Amino acid sequence: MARVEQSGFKSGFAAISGPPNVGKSTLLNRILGEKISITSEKPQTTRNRIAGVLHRPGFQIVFLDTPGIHKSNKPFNQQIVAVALAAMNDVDLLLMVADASHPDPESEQLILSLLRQKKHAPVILALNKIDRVKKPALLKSIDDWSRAYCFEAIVPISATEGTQVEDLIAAMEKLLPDGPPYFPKDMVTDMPERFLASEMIREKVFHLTGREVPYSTAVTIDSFKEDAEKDQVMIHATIHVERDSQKGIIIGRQGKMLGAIGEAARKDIGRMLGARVYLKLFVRVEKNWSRDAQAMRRLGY
Ligand SMILES: Nc1nc2c(ncn2[C@@H]2O[C@H](COP(=O)(O)OP(=O)(O)O)[C@@H](O)[C@H]2O)c(=O)[nH]1
Ligand SMILES: [Mg+2]
Repeated sequence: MARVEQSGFKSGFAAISGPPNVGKSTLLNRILGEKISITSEKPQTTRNRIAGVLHRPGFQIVFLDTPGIHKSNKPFNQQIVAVALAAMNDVDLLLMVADASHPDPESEQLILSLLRQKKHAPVILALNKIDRVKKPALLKSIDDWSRAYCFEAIVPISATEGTQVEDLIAAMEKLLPDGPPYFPKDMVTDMPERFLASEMIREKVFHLTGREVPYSTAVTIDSFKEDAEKDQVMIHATIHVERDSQKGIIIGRQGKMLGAIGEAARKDIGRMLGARVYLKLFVRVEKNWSRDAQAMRRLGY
């Protein structure tokens, strides 16, 4: 018998790609109306491929948030860029994000050359952070981008303010192939809660500590115990760093920094889980883990 298709329904996978720090994760959270991908003002916050599902009447888009594509000689950075490049294959749609207020020519050229070389799905460009640019500069930027590559559409947006994000979704909907919903309605991400919790802790390290420490940080969840009756969750997690000096920074004077990281993470995780969260954090030195393939795998990369 012929396969029964839900008539008229559209669905597809869309990879969000672009240079580091342009607002890819912020945009994904905005589109979904939920925080599933961590963000920060520092580049290279996102390390894994994170999927989020947008459910709308008549269509469904599965987004893959990816690390920023950039040139690097460090093995760890090359590994996360490989994650981003792999996500560009096998999708129905590419959503490229660029920062309208702060061009990054080297990364942009790298991505454009990839787009020109490889066979891939149609590309929509979201020009983000328009809350920071004046109209004439924006128009010039749209003009430059439209010359650089034949995008299906160029949509200026502000992910933080939500400006024109609906127009962006409409432009994507037009390019979706016919297909069934891939995920059930209540599913917003394919990432387990444990992973999201570890990411929220890592995000607080990004937000609260200085320049060097965040890049040397990995977070693992050691135990995650739910007590459904009491609506509470007990989490033990370890923050791994590469040097003793970084351990000192994370703990802070009289444990103040670790306390602040824990308190901010506890609130976010509680909001995500809709439960009261008890969070206990440990700090451990794992010498040079980001240069050691085996240690990287152990820490989830
Ligand atoms: N002004 C402004 N800042 C933004 C906008 N979107 C993202 N940002 C900021 O840009 C930084 C990087 O965002 P993030 O989503 O982590 O970028 P990613 O590396 O591309 O995933 C964060 O500090 C965001 O708050 C926007 O539309 N306007
Ligand atoms: Mg990101």
